[in-house]
Amino acid sequence: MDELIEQIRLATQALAEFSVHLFNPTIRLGVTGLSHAGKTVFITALVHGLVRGGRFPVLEAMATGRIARAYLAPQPDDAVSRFDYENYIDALAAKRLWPASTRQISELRVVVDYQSLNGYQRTLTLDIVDYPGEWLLDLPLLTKSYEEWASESLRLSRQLPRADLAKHWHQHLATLDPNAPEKEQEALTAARLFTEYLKACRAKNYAMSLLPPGRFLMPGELANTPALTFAPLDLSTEGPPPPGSLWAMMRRRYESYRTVVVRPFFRDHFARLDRQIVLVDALAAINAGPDALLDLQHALDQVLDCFQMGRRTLLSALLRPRIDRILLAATKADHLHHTSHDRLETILKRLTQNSTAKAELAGAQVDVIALAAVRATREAMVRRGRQQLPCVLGVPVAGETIAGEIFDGETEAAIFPGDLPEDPDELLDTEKKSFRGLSTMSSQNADFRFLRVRPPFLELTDSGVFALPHIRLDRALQFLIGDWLE
Ligand SMILES: Nc1nc2c(ncn2[C@@H]2O[C@H](COP(=O)(O)OP(=O)(O)OP(=O)(O)O)[C@@H](O)[C@H]2O)c(=O)[nH]1
Ligand SMILES: [Mg+2]
Repeated sequence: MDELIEQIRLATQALAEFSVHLFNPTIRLGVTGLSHAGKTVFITALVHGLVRGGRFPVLEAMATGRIARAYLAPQPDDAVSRFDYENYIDALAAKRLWPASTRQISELRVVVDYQSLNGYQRTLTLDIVDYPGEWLLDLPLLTKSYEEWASESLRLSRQLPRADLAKHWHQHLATLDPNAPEKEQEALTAARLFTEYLKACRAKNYAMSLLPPGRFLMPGELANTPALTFAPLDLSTEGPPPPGSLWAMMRRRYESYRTVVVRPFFRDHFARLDRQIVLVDALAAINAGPDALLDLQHALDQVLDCFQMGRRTLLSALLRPRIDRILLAATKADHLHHTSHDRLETILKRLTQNSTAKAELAGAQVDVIALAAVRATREAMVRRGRQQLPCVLGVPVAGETIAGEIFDGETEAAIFPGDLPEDPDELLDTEKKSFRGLSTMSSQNADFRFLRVRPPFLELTDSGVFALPHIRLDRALQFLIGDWLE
């Protein structure tokens, strides 16, 4: 009898929680993107806009005054750091500094009190997670064996421009016999040289994207552990590896990496998402050249494949098939004159067309947008000879160069970044390599130059808070949470 009562009590409680969720839902918003894509800036601007009332005319609930208030609340996961919103916004507004690269996972909860379209008082709870973008590249490792990963990494490293950057590592690799007895020193050197190669590929001039494992570039608390002391080997024989061999050791550590690092990260984070925004810095790749752009496409394909609502993949056990909306966003659109924003959007559509089609097949709604979470430039037409060029005005960060001039971080400049083509295939043609980037050219001769600029001077709104200017951030929010605020 007691048991029956207990069961009824649990069932009633579950039902109550369910109806609370129905009317006052909690949404986990995944802000996904490779390193430097703009995740931390996006989250900061989104939270500031909601909590301090940003200029969001396209976010219908806000534009029509149905949002009573939005505020920060204690986050649900006790073991995760809090997203350092106050410091980020202070650095942006008062010091005009962007946040530093993210080194660990963090989380923030925003609660929105609003009136539903039919007049009821409701609450939407939004949980947002930030993490180092490098870690995203671990996602595809979940479905790859050590041997598959090693052969793929080697194949990539033999293509240009990577091959030039991989020389030291390749020289060492040639001295290793995978079937010989394991030696810790060999593993240490291989891991160090492989990491140096990954770092060189990431440098601005090359801007390669596909650089797993993520913790090699951003180790977090795992620096110098055996779980990070492995590297690809040149394997000519089929497995299994001889017991006690270098190969067996590398394989064992790769498996530990997947168990200790990759699986928990996905279980605790990606598997719990309801909605996703995938941020993509296409401009950094265009800056570097055709190889970087193709590499970005390759990386996005691999990452987005894993979000394929997981039905046919091994991930199905990990990912709840419930992500019903995915927004793909090309960030930093303020580097371009508005006449080129649609072209940037078209480029991202082209870059992601394969994965988008698959996600749509799996039932998710997908949209593509070009946005700037924080607009750091103004626009101007600048006369050069007889031509009028659509330029952006901004303060390049100290050290950026254009035509031999080195900027000091204080001086404003008119920047003509180059005209994006109407047809994205012109950029993505593998054979023709139709444009020149920093990986093969000096900055004077490159076809596109997107300079990093400092955050803008901020104006105070009538109510005395900073308004962060943006481009289409409100459109992104309307797509991501607009329907939950109806
Ligand atoms: N002009 C402009 N620059 C931006 C914007 N968002 C990001 N940036 C630039 O991009 C850089 C990286 O942005 P973050 O938000 O730190 O990128 P992230 O995805 O968090 O990167 P990791 O933490 O390294 O994974 C910043 O330092 C800025 O230079 C934007 O909206 N406009
Ligand atoms: Mg970050």
